[in-house]
Amino acid sequence: MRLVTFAGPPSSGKTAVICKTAASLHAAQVSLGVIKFDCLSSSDQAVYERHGIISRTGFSGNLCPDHYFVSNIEECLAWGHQEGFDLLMSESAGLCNRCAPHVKDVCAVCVVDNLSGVDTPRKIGPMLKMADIVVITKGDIVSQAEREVFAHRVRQVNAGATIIHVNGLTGQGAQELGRLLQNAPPVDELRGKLLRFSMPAALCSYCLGQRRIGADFQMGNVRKIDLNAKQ
Ligand SMILES: Nc1nc2c(ncn2[C@@H]2O[C@H](COP(=O)(O)OP(=O)(O)OP(=O)(O)O)[C@@H](O)[C@H]2O)c(=O)[nH]1
Ligand SMILES: [Zn+2]
Ligand SMILES: [Zn+2]
Repeated sequence: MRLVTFAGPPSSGKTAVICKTAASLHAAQVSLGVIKFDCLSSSDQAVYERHGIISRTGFSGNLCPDHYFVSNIEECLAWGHQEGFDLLMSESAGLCNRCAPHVKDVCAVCVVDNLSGVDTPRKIGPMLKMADIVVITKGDIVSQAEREVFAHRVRQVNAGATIIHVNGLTGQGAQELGRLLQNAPPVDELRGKLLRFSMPAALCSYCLGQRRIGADFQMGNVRKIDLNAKQ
């Protein structure tokens, strides 16, 4: 079975792109499933069902969704094998710009949208920087010049990725993405594989549920802003 991790900022078009890509893969007799990782709620499961895509959803609650992803992806892979899929895709919320679900030797896709602004590629961090394939959506809403500038900014952050433009509404470009995913490396086992990027340690009192403000309540990994530093 092939495994692909999809990440990208909220509402960038991950689900739309996966649905359109799944349609072209279904037409090519590829059986597939999707696991959605989110924090608190998501309506993606219903969208996948409407598109005839078998999916499962996991909520990380008060954990970083990417940390939750890495603690659960082995079980998800086992589920995919059990279902007999040719391809398993994970969709992660992409809320934590410091972390990324991308694993070494597992095909990694980042979905970004043209509308998010030209500075966005620099802000996204490892989920864009470490991706093999960058999908740019919502090209229908911006001009050719804006599309080119945005793609250039993506290229500055990730020089090696394959960049493809996919329209999440019409599906234009999804067939090409489907072809790339069919060539993703097969993954039989995840045990021992490495994340492409180490997740930052964020163990402070607030991670553990503290709500009170004040130095007395701040323990563990605390960092202070230097307001006198020249910026
Ligand atoms: N115009 C336009 N709209 C798009 C395109 N792709 C996605 N959308 C719309 O953007 C919105 C968000 O798309 P989703 O696919 O739900 O985005 P997502 O990244 O899966 O969102 P979350 O899972 O909630 O983070 C929806 O209303 C889509 O219809 C596109 O290429 N063009
Ligand atoms: Zn989604
Ligand atoms: Zn995180």
